[in-house]
Amino acid sequence: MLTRTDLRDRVPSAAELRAVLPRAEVDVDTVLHRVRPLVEEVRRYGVSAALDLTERFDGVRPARVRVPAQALADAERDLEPGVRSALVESISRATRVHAAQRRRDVTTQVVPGGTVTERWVPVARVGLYVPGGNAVYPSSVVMNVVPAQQAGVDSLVVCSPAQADFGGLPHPTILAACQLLGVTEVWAVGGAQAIALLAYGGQDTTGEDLVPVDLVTGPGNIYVTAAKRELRGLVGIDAEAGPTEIAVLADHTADPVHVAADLISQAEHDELAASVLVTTSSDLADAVDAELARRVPATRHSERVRTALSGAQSGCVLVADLTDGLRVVDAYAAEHLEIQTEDAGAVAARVRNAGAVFVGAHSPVSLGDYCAGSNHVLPTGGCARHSGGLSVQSFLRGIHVVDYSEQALRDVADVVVALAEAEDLPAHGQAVTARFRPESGASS
Ligand code: HSO
Ligand code: ZN
Repeated sequence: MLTRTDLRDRVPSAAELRAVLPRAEVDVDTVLHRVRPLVEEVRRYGVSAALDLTERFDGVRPARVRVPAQALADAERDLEPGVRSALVESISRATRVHAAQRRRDVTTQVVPGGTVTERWVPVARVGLYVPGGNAVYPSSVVMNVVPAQQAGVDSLVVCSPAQADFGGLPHPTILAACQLLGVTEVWAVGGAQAIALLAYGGQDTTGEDLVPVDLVTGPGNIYVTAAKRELRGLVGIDAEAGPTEIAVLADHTADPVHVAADLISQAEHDELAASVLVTTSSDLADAVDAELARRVPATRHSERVRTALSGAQSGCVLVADLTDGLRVVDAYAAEHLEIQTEDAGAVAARVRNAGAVFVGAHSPVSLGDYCAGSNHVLPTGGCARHSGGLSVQSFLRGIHVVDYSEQALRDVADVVVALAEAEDLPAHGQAVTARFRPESGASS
């Protein structure tokens, strides 16, 4: 079922590998010309333009965009108890992990009387986009809101599309997740118009102000991504989320049932999802294929899974040993990487590029998707080579605070002057010397 690439004779260089290893491409630029006028409409006409677009694309025109507090409370009350307690557990684990990972301010005494402090300051106001439509993921609400809260963001707004089936409100499970997380500001707006409204702000039909945000996070379809690309700079945006990916690095000790089940678990997201097995064992590759052939027809979204697994973005790579396997997975830089080998912890410690690493037989990706405590908003499309996933850090800015005494400045004045002269910016040097040698004409 998985197309095989045999690299047992030779593993190409990282650059060559990137060309060999297939990957789904989503070309956001192709829709930019359609998204630009929508963004412009919302910039000019605010909420009324957003409502026109909601009516056009979502087939419903809510009377107001801001979701009333009662609707949030109702959604939580009506939530199925099993889902409620699962969400509570997921929130609790994610909160523990993210709270512990908030960076502390660091003050360095550079010289006596001279300090530089790195102060981690939360972004003031954050907008979180939550898709509606086919993929309703309350778990993604948790994964975006928890790190923002732990960073100390005090103004957080969630946007999710108005649903005709739910009286113009966002999906009730999304509302319930917001309520459980203590998010009180939710707007029923989706698509590119939601991102534009987050960036420009507006006034609701009720007169309530929708205050523009400083940063937008959260996944979305290609139009949402295009709007984020268009508005980047005016607002901060998180990484662009592409189709989900799982790579499994496995040897002869891996259980083919686990490997197959995990490959299917991410393929279930999307026809463009990528499931890649990298293994030293052709016996394991055969056994995984057999297990896939057994499981795929029986899985709920079997057509989607079959398309994803047989797509060019998925496959099986045979390697001579785990060192070569690590070269392959590092070049691929998967969003999710499972290590299912002997001594998995030691192998995992050698990984350089992955959004998140899942170690051994009992740490499947779907655990991380919901309740390991880790974040599931991770870099896709090879971006794990240069970026990490969403974290408390994503909502903080490190501000360097410089505090030098008169003597400490005097002691380093020559250094400033020398570098200022080297750059032909003498006024930079004079800004220091003016404090110690009053220039002619200046009072002494
Ligand atoms: N695997 C997805 C996240 C997700 N899974 C949400 C289930 N729900 C991207 O990391
Ligand atoms: Zn998932």
